[in-house]
Amino acid sequence: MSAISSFSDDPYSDENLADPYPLFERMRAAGPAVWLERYDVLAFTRHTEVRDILVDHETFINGAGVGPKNLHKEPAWRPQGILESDPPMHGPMRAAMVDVISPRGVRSLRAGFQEFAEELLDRLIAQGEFDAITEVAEVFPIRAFGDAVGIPREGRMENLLPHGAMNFSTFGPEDDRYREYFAKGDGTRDWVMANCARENLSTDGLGSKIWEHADAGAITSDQAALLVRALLSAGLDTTALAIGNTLRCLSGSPEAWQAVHEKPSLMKFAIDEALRFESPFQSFFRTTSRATEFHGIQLDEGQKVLVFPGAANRDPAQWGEDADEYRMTRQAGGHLAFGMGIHQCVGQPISRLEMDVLLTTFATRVKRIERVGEPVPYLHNTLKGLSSLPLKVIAA
Ligand code: OVM
Repeated sequence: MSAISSFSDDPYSDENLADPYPLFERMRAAGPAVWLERYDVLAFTRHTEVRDILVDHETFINGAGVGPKNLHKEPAWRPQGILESDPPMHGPMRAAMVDVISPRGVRSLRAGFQEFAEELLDRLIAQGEFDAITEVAEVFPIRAFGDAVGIPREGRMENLLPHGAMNFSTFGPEDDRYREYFAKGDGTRDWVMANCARENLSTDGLGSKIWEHADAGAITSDQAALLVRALLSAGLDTTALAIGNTLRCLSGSPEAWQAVHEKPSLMKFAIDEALRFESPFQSFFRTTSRATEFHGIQLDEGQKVLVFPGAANRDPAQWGEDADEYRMTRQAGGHLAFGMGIHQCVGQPISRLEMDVLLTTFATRVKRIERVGEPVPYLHNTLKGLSSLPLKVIAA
């Protein structure tokens, strides 16, 4: 068994959150795991180990929470839903979500997404210059996904993104930044939970379809509400960041934009490579259910481990020596931006449909794209992307 390197670095400092990749490189090089002194936790950054943790949900459980707090020992800050549950409880909830969000189930959403994408592009082209984060990446999922779930339009802007940012904060340490996102999210939980109730959901949306599984007796009413909450917690910030990250990658290179403009079917690959290159969801915790030896490391029962898919997605052992380059033609399949295993993002088909429709429309209608200001990083303990990306576009 090899000695584990100890790091005094703080992955949650402003500097490392804005650019975590040099630290990730040192962590990957130091061994299959490193000890983070500041947080008293083992951290995993290599692709092989991160993947092996994610697929072994019996050893690395979610039921004790996916943040640093052990929910088997401390009370949860809110009722535990699908994410923070293990089999057998997890199974029926996952099955309901899979049924509602199957690729077939979401196909009917395309027309509505397309209509809004065209409307948005009309507006952006008329403006010429805009912020690709606040005026594109954020507004699209709020409108498209909000309509798909079947919640009222009123109140979405003020509640959905701050609510998600607050929730995702709990996957990292309880520091000043965490407290800042909790302060900004104050009150949003009540709005979100109210809209998870059956009577407040439209009759034809994904939310209502989840409730049908409660009618059928497959899940409880409490679980139905928690599943709608999961949709509204996990699906907005992440998709918005992914759209912004893709536009950042593509606006950095005139050749890349020309390629997707001439052949918009390439956008799928551009999106996947952006998900790999800059994962909107960077890290979370698991908890061991038993003592085990894992890649030569002795783990105790009930031990928290910190997992960095965002680092695994830059591992040269998986992606080659140019792992730190954005390369649209790369085979980015196998990236861990949506996770892996039984907790792999169940909303993926919708998120992908949103990104595909919006960005393909963008690439079709816009001939040239230019940066007219510096991208501003969005600093968050768990999420990664931009808070501003000023762009100028020239219509086709
Ligand atoms: C939830 C939930 C589920 C999945 C992911 C997530 C914030 C939240 O149950 O609210 O991320």
